[in-house]
Amino acid sequence: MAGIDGKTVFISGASSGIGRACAELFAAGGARLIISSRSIAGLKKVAEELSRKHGAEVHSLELDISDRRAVQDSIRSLPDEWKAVDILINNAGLALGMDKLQEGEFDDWETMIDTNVKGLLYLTRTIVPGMIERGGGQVINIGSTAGIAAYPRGAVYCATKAAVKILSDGLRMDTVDQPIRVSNIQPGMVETNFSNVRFKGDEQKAASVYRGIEALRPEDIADIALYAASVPEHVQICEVTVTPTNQATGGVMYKRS
Ligand code: 8X3
Repeated sequence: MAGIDGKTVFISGASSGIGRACAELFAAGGARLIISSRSIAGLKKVAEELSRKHGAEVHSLELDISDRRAVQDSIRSLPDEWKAVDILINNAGLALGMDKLQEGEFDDWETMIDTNVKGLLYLTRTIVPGMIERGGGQVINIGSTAGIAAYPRGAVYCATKAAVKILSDGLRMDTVDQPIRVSNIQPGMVETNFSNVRFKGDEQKAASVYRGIEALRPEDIADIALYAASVPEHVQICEVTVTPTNQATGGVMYKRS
């Protein structure tokens, strides 16, 4: 397997959850990390821990990926030794609210679309040309089972993750003549602060999502990202769908009279 040792890996949304777990695993494998998040305090904690535990080189970037100008400026002004990103992990994303579409909150929609779709696009558009110039690279998108089939009261979140799937497929096509690999990892239920964010701090509602189910752990997804990054260069892991053993997706609904 190709190694990740010494590679420079950019991880968005790295202060918690799947992004944080990817940071940990890639650091343990000897990667150099650029970690981004809106919360610099969270990033500093992660950076300190990874340096202490793994001797990792970590560059922290306070960044709202939904701000196009901020993405362009902050990537452009990375210190020289951090400019050559080998692997981009587009992890940052969120769900907000669980409303019927016809009753949804416009602000929630804007935030999800701006982050999950436009933010991913801004980072990809800004970082991938450098990979091509340098002769290789990889984009690992964190999609979702929600992008394969809608579920009730989740239409807009599901649509953003469907966009991640299609954007992954499209980028794979547009870089087919380049040494660029594109992966889309589509997890089902992962126990992170995802539901806390979705339910805006209502801990009871958030906890009820995982009640009685052994959900995936962020490390389970990081393992897959690491695998996708570690296979030989001629191997491209296009798509991985992963759920807890007791979850099945893709349901059909009926209203019977
Ligand atoms: C998260 C998957 O099913 O909890 O992207 O919405 S789900």
